[in-house]
Amino acid sequence: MTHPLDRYLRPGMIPHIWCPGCGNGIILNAFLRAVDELGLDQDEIVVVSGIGCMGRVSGYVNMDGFHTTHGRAIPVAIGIKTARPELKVVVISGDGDLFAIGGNHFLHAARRNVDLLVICANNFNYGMTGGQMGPTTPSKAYTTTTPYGNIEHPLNLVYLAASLGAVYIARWCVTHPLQLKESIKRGLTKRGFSFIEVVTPCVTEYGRRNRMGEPREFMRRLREICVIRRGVDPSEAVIEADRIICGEFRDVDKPEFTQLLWNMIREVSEKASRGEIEVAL
Ligand SMILES: Cc1ncc(C[n+]2csc(CCOP(=O)(O)OP(=O)(O)O)c2C)c(N)n1
Ligand code: SF4
Ligand SMILES: [Mg+2]
Repeated sequence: MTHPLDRYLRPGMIPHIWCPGCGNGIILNAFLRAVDELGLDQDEIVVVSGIGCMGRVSGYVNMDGFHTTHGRAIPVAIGIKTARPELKVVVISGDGDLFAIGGNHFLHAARRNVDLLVICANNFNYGMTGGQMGPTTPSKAYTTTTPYGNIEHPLNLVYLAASLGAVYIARWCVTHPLQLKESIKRGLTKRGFSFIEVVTPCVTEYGRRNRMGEPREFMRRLREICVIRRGVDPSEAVIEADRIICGEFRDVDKPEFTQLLWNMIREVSEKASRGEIEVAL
C-alpha cells in the first residue's frame, strides 16, 4: 500500500527518529502537502536544515538537500540560492539551530531579503540534545539547564523577523495544520525572505519537565492558548505561557537580493565587454 505523499520521502530513511507525539511530523506533512498542491517540481526544490530533531527533515524528503552543521543552514541556503536563483530554497530547522548558534545568519538573510522560505519548528528548547534552554524558552520554564526556572527573556521571532524586514511573516501552531499548509504555499510562492514560525510540542523533553501531560494533553493545551488573530501588528504578536497569537503578520513586496545581484553582474559584464569600464580581477 502506498501513501499519496510517498514519492516525496526517501524510503531508506523511514522510519524517522521523532518521538511519538512530537509535532515535527505535522510540519513535514504540511510542507509536503503544500508542495503537492502547488504542483511544484520536487527536483526544483532544495531543503536545507541544521542539526536537531527538526533538522533531520532534509534527509527525509526526496528532494535535493543539505543537512548542514549546527546553525549554518541559512548561509548554505544563501549560497545555493545565489548560484542557482531559479531553485526554490527552503530552510526547515529548529529554534535553537536558527536563533541561538545561527541567529546572526537569520538576521542578515532577512535584512538582505534573500529569496528563502525559512520554517522554524519552535519547541521552546533543544530537543535533540536532552532539553536545554535556548533563546525561545519562556521565562520561568524548566529545562535541563534551568532546573530552577528560566531567568531570561525569550525572543519573539515574529517581531524579530518584522524588524529585520522579512516580506512574509506568519506564526502557526501544529494544531492549525490547514492554515500552516496554506501559509507554506504562500511562502513558497513569495519572492523574498519569508518566515514561518510553527509552535510545536517537544513531548519528551520540554513537555515532561514543564508538566504538559501526555502528548494528547499537551496538544489540547496548545490548542487552547494558540489563538489566530487577523491584522495584528507584529509588535503585538505575543508569545506567552497562556496566550500565543498566531496568524499572518506581514505580506509585502520589495527588491530581492539574488535578483539585484545577478542584474548587477550582467550590467557590469556588458559594460566591461563594451570597454566602458575596467573590471578588477
Ligand atoms: C557546533 C555544535 N554545537 C552544538 C551541537 C549540539 N547540538 C545538536 S542539536 C542542538 C540543538 C537543537 O535544538 P533545536 O535547533 O531547537 O532543534 P530541536 O532538536 O529542538 O528540533 C545542539 C546544541 C552541535 N551538533 N554542533
Ligand atoms: S526530543 Fe522532542 S523535538 Fe525531539 S523528536 Fe522527541 S519530542 Fe520531538
Ligand atoms: Mg528546538
